[in-house]
Amino acid sequence: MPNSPAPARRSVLKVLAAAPAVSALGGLATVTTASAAAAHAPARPAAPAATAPAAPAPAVPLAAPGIVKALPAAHFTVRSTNAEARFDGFGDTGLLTPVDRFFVRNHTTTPVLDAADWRLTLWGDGLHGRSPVHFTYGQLRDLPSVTRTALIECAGNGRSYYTSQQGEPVTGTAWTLGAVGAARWRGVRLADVLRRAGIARDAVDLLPRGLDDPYVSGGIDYGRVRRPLPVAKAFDDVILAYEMNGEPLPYDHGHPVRLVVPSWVGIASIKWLGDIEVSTRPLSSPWSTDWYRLFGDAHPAGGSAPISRQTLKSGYQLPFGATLEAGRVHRLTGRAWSAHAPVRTVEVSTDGGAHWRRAHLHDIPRRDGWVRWSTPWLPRVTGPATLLSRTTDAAGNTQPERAVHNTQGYLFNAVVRHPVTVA
Ligand SMILES: Nc1nc2c(c(=O)[nH]1)N[C@H]1C(S)=C(S)[C@@H](COP(=O)(O)O)O[C@H]1N2
Ligand SMILES: [Mo]
Repeated sequence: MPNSPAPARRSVLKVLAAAPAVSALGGLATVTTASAAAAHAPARPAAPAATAPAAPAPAVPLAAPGIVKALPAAHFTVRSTNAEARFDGFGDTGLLTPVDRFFVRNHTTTPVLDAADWRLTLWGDGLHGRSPVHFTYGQLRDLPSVTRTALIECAGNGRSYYTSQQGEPVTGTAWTLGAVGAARWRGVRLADVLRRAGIARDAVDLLPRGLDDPYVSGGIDYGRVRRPLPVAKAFDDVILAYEMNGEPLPYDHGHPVRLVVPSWVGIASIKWLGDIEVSTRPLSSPWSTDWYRLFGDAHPAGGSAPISRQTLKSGYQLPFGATLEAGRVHRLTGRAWSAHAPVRTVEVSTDGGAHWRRAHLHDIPRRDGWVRWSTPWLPRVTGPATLLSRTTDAAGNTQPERAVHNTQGYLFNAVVRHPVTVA
């Protein structure tokens, strides 16, 4: 790895973020400090009591990962160091996903960083001056801000359906549909920061890197989470976000500053951003060579090019295996989204795909957003049934019956078969 400036000092509270009891405390208590950054700091966990904290309440997963916020089982499924949001329960959320319902994908643990100590460093041969340029949190806040709504969705969202629907093995976190959320992000255009830092005309690639711990897996240290970002995308619509849904960026979502890379796979949106290499040559990292390529029989030997744009999906806001009463009308609801273009239609089938009809859309379809939809259903026959939904976007993309397999289970886009029981 090339030499690079030291990361910002971390708060000693980091140890709290790694402690198993933190999820039980997160959100229940806050501490106040006199620091200038306090006004911009999200609620932080209380200092632990001298004695061991009481056993977590039943609603809190016992094997809590290094996530600061509370993860009640009603809203999250913990998967290793990650927390999947309960998509089946999104029916009571609006177009924006509240922070306390937003999935967390952490390679390691959430570092609890203090905005007052934080600074962003840009460095590399793609800067005119060739020497590193720094921005403090205050300097970023003083730049013109932009606010925009965007989804963040993990490249592996829906991965488990490769196995459960298609019988194909995949590696990685077994997400269902809940590794996605929509938020209103406020921050600074990355383009503005790059211009101020003196980006050279021949710069082609950036390598934004997080301040979380290096990622170690199978005995290999892959270094800090980092992923090349082409300069063209950086200048298009990427923001350095410091607010999420009108609040300071929460610890788990990248406090104090993260990238938001609209319509691209979630890994592009580096959290806890510490530095950005700016280069006149193409850059790479394990997150663009070992992962986030499509490997397998349907793809080029050695893998596809690194994946960038997300795909399209839809789903019912209903638990798998839900029981619905026969002989009365149910209002089935769901969401649909596409990273290519606004959603155009959602079709639904309540008989395993034999008949399809249009669902009613409740939102104006927009790029980088999702739409809520509903359909009435009067089931008459008791027994098992399969609900399907299929979205088509304004660019003509439609969810296929099968997704093209890749060994790491990225970009699942097929129609999800949703089992229910009519009783
Ligand atoms: N520094 C850092 N950035 C990161 C990650 C990480 O582990 N460390 N995970 C990435 C992945 S794989 C995803 S899907 C998104 C998840 O963002 P969220 O946790 O705010 O939902 O963050 C991305 N940014
Ligand atoms: Mo991800």
